[in-house]
Amino acid sequence: MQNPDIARLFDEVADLLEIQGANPFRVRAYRNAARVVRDYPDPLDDVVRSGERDLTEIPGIGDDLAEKITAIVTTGELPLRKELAAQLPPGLLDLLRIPGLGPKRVKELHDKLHVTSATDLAQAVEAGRVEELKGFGPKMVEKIRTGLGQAERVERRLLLDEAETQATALVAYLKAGGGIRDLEVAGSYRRRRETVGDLDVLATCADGTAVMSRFAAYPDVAAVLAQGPTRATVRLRGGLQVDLRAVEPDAYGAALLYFTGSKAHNVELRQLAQEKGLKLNEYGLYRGQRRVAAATEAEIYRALGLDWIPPELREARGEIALAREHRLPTLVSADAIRGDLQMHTTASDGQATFQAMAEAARGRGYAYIAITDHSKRVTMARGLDPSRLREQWKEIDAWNAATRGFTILKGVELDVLEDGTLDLPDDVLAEADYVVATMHYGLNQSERQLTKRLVGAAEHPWVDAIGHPTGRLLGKREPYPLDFDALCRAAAGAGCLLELNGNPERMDLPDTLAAAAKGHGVRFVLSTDSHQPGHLAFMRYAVDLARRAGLEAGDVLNTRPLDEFRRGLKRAAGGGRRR
Ligand code: DGT
Ligand code: CA
Ligand code: CA
Ligand code: ZN
Repeated sequence: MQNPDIARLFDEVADLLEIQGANPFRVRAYRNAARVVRDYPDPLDDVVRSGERDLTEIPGIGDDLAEKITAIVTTGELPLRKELAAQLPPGLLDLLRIPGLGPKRVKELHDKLHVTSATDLAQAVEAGRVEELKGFGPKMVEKIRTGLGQAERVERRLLLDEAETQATALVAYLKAGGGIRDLEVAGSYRRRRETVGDLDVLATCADGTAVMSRFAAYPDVAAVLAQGPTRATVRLRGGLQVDLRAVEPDAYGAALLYFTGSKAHNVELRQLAQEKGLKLNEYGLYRGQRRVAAATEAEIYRALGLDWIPPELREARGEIALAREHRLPTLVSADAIRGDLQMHTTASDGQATFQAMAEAARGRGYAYIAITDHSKRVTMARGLDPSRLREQWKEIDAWNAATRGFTILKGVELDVLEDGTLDLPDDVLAEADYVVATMHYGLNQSERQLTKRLVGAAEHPWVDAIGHPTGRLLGKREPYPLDFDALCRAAAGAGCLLELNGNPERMDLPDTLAAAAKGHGVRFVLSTDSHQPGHLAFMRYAVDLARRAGLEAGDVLNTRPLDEFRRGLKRAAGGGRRR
């Protein structure tokens, strides 16, 4: 059982308790449990089963939680969850997947309108009854209406990091069984899309039947949907569907190419093949009956007159023309990243000290980080006012003075307020090494006002970057309306960076917008928005985004050594003096 599966059970208990109107402290305890489990870097299943470590040695896990985790790992279920779920209509939990609907609103819908399913809800919306409830304005009802249409689609896609946890464990299991030569997860996972519908796994092996049997016997399998000698499909606990195909070694490249997709990329490739009098399918590239290429992707692309195209670019967005002209970008890679430029500490809503974050970042091989706790407006996260911020900066100065080979930049995640003003005065911002501006409030304002706020921030002399620029939360919140071209023009003109936030829930900027921003001449910074040391690994996903947007190392300022990074910031050009 993977950590996300365990965490989901705790989250469901919290949801169920909240729908039943239970004590908020009890609800919060389960939410915290889910977070601790989700954030733990190693499989807790292994920790429990190996018995080498006591669960309670893990920060955030006490006796009670340890007992529950052990129960889940050994029985696959949490008795309390089952008990609570039995007390409520089964369709009610599905409603939580609709964007905008949390447990509180679901409770209201259930208590007042006796809604017990998505169908009930759709009827109540159309009859105009939802609008009359407290806490449901016309905007919310509109959102629910859209959400009802999307719910099917949203609920079946997994965030990339969760798919990665599942894929990594499954691949390790299959390989441990032996008899497999090549093994790769293709599909949207290999293209590093921010959400994944299902996993498409390819293998070459001597004995397909044996590999399929081992696959079907994987302990995380909830149901075997199909099983034959060369192909099997299963559904894992947590709902993710996985296809495994055994393919011939001499056609492995053709299968990998086909099942990596995207569909649109495949269609363009097949057309190109036809124009050359060839035929391309999952078994190879053919001239008449003769197979001209099949063993590797590279030889198939070559036979089509193309350079090999990195999977992240295979979306039919012009990559085939670039490959023909040998003009594909040299995509930025994870090992080119030298620092992480957004993270939080215990001073605001993070879970570790800045010292611990710095040591962890150094351990990853970075040369620098920026500590960017929230500014004061974000009271929920204990945002910092000027005096607390200066206190932290003094401690950072002392740490830097005592440390060689690594530098902490004194930063802040600065709120851009509803009226467009900034949450901290200029003299404080001028003292910082790095300021990333973001919006957390008033997000339902008009496109015009939201654009004005971000453009103003981008042009402000002491704002170095705009953080999570669209505000989207995958599966939970759509991007706010924004004239993105206007923001890009302002950012490019002023030398303000746009952030690619690798937090798996955000993945913000989206790849297509990042590509558009590059077209405007914008430069980028990659960051993780870490709230604890384990989150620093999210840089991987920021790099995925950057690669899908076609960015090269030169487009990303934090691929530069510290002195160059600092010289590349807007504030290095003189900040306030320029105005
Ligand atoms: P997903 O699973 O929704 O996140 O997205 P993909 O891209 O993994 O799509 P999936 O799982 O339906 O199919 C995997 C790949 O197989 C897809 O990227 C391209 C290839 N493929 C599947 N069906 C077709 C098809 O009808 N035509 C073509 N040309 N390729 C297909
Ligand atoms: Ca797929
Ligand atoms: Ca598939
Ligand atoms: Zn935060």
